[in-house]
Amino acid sequence: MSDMAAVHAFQARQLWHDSGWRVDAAFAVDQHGRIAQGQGSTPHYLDGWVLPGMPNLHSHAFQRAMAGLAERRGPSDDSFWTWRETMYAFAARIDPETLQAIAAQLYVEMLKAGYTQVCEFHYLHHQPDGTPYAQAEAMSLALIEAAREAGIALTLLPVLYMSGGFDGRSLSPRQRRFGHDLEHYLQLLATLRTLERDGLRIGVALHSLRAIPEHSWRSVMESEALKTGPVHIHIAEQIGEVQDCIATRGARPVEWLFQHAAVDKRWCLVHATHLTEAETAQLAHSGAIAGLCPTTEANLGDGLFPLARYLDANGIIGIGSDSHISISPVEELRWLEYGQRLQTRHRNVAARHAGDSVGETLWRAALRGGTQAAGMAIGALEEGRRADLIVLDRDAPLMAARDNRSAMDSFLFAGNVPLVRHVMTGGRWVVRDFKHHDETRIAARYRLAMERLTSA
Ligand code: NGQ
Ligand code: ZN
Repeated sequence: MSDMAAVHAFQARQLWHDSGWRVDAAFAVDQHGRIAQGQGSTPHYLDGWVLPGMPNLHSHAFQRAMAGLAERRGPSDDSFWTWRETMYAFAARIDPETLQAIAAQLYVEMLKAGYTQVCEFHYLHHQPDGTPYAQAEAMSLALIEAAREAGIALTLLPVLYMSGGFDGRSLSPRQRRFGHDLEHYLQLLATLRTLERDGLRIGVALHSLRAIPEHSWRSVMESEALKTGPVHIHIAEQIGEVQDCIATRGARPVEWLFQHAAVDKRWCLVHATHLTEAETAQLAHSGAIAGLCPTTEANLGDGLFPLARYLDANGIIGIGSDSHISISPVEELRWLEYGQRLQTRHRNVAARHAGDSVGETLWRAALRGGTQAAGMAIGALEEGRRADLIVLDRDAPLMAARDNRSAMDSFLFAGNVPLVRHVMTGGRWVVRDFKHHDETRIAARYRLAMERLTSA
């Protein structure tokens, strides 16, 4: 009886399912915050479009605080690498308290935009001079705490960062706070893995091929700790790194990775922008995820991913907001499609078959890939998955004459005001009528942290 009472029943006017919208569909949420079978009491009616929340498969939380601060032309030709210098200078000023304040604000904004999970690719481990904090995992704990405060599911990916370039050179002074030897990294991982619980998963990240010396690669791959759970890596984002990889290792980055690792569905290759046809096919066939971050990739001048060819080979994609120049699954998916249209001078590129909706294709694909990258039971409103969902605003004028055939395309392509009205994570409403339950406090603390940061 008490079990039954703890089940909350819902009925949605439209409920998203992998195969499309279902009308007047019922579902329930159990006391563990998971989608359950069964009818509890009178169902609570959700009058709008109810969708699984989107996983955000790539985030560097601290970078949110510098969004918009690197858009002024510098003395020489601005590039990814000059942006990185600005980013390093900024990273040097972040401590655990500041990181928590920034991340909590960021995660609130993610929830309000429709992301209900985040993969945090976390490499700001030590004090600015590279000395570990008294509690070695202090920065990781700041992120975990921020996610708990906001109520977003977190896959924390502590990053292994050992060298400053493909040639295995040591870390630059500003990179020292990112660095570990393998032994200390595995210690950090072991400590963090004891904290895993519902809504908190620990995975692994290798910063990039540049950051793992060739002579260390084998021992990294053979570590027991890397044999389970998600493995994420930055790869082939910039032409310069493709050229460096060829020069030092005799192969392109994705090519080299496939020669030296058993890349499978646990892997997420973040960016994977510059691919040959053979690499595109190999990545697609591996079942790994291409972790695409279109707004950051545009902002940093990376290039465009070969989406059509990859989708035709049944490749898996997910999306991330990465540098957080923008925090919106709508914008990531929209720009993913628009980049392709601008490049190919065609329309409706992501939809590969006549009659398919671009919006539905993209939301469905990113849910699937993001779920895989997160290593969590999310991404669908099905029994046993976390009850992580968003409800679109039924009152928005844009949605007025939209039937189920056009709802997702209107949401993704025509929305300019936020359409995410309510958000539930782990069975709890965290956003109601566009407001997060703790947004005022979290924003006030963020402002103070930013003032400290910019006056230091
Ligand atoms: C990062 N960000 O780790 O934050 C990187 C820049 C690097 C992106 N690649 C630094 N978007 O790649 O070395
Ligand atoms: Zn990144």
